Amino acid sequence: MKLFTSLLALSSAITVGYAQECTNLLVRKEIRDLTSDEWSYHALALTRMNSNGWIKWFTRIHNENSMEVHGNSMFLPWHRNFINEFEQTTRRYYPEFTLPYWDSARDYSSPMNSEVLTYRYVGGNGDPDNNFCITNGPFKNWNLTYPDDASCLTRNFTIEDGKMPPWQSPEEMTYITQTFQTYEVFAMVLEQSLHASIHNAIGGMLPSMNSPNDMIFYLHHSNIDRLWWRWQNLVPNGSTLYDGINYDNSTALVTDKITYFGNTVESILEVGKNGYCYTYQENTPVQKRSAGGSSGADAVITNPKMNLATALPLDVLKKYFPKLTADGTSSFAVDLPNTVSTRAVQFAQKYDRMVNRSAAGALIDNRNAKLPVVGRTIADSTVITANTINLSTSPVTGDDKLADQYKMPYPAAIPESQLKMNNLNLDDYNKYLKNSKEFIDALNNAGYVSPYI
Ligand SMILES: [Cu+2]
Repeated sequence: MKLFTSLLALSSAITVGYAQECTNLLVRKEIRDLTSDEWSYHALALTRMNSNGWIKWFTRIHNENSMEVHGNSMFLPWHRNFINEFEQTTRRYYPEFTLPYWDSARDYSSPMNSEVLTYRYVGGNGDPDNNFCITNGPFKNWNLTYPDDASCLTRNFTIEDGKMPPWQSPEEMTYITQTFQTYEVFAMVLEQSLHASIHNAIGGMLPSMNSPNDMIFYLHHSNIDRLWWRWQNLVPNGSTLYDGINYDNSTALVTDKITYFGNTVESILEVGKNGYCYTYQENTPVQKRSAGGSSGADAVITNPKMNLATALPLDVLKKYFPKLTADGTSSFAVDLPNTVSTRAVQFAQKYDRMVNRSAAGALIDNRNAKLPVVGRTIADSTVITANTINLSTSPVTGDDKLADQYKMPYPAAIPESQLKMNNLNLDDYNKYLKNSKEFIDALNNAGYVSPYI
């Protein structure tokens, strides 16, 4: 099977015009869903990739082709091809290796609390007194050899007021997936939003074109690829859609050859075919994001204020989450991981008490609208609720002062220099940022509380 899988990978380069189904799909999981043994194995595999010179090779390919594959339609296909090659190459040394993804949006409100950025996973920030070399985690002793020999893996987190500024939320990525219907616009917004935010926030090598030196690159691009895959599964014929322009301003076509690799765009559009033999696993059922804190996670998915379909007025829902107002919407429409923050659990518990008091008649009406658990997960719960409740009724109201403490923050803006290096258009970016703020205001004004704050 191992041999067969690598043969499939090789054959992808010569496949043209027809789809070759995969016989076996790798399942890419969220990094926190790997067991510690699985993660150790993966970390060893990555370390071997570095000592064998492959990290250098992949970083050089990324750097040398950077102008052609960022800020235009080629961005998503090229990076899909790139990380698939990386995954297949790693499997030659470690046959069980499957690229994990980092669902970074779930860490959006306080990135520094993300367990992923600790010694347990990819390691933390660099040391300013030692050229920003990272100081912990499985990659801390790496000797990197591109572009300069004998360098360490560097990170320089963006920090303001002692913490990393927020980035895009799962709600925002869900909005983006549901709302932008053409490939050109969806791909551009995806690149400008979460993609750019993570590169910028981590700093060190990640905002440069030598970013594949840092393992975060592969985990992050696996996530970006996953978001594209979700969109492709949601939009009608999504796996055939491709338009926009190329780096040289020519019209982007499915028959275009992917820069450097030479496959056609068409041959890589559909995941599960032509040597792209993987799929993405959904996040596991409800768990709290931070350790400690009391139990009660179930309260969150049953709390109407934490459910898009019940917290938002119909016009807001129609504007930002049109798929939740449609019949038979799928879980591809919602990218809300089944993880809740300890803070959100606290909110749910306070809210529960408030609802209980209301049942005793002390508070005004409409607060007894506690939902039954309608799905096993947050995504299911939201989708099923949207399909079963009467959306034209008023949303649930609650204690506005309480909800005020749980407002969603805006994502931090990307510096202009960073946008330029990535060929991102400043006007388009500012338009995106304005939309993003309006979106967050709309959710906050409706009293919606994010389970991931
Ligand atoms: Cu890139």
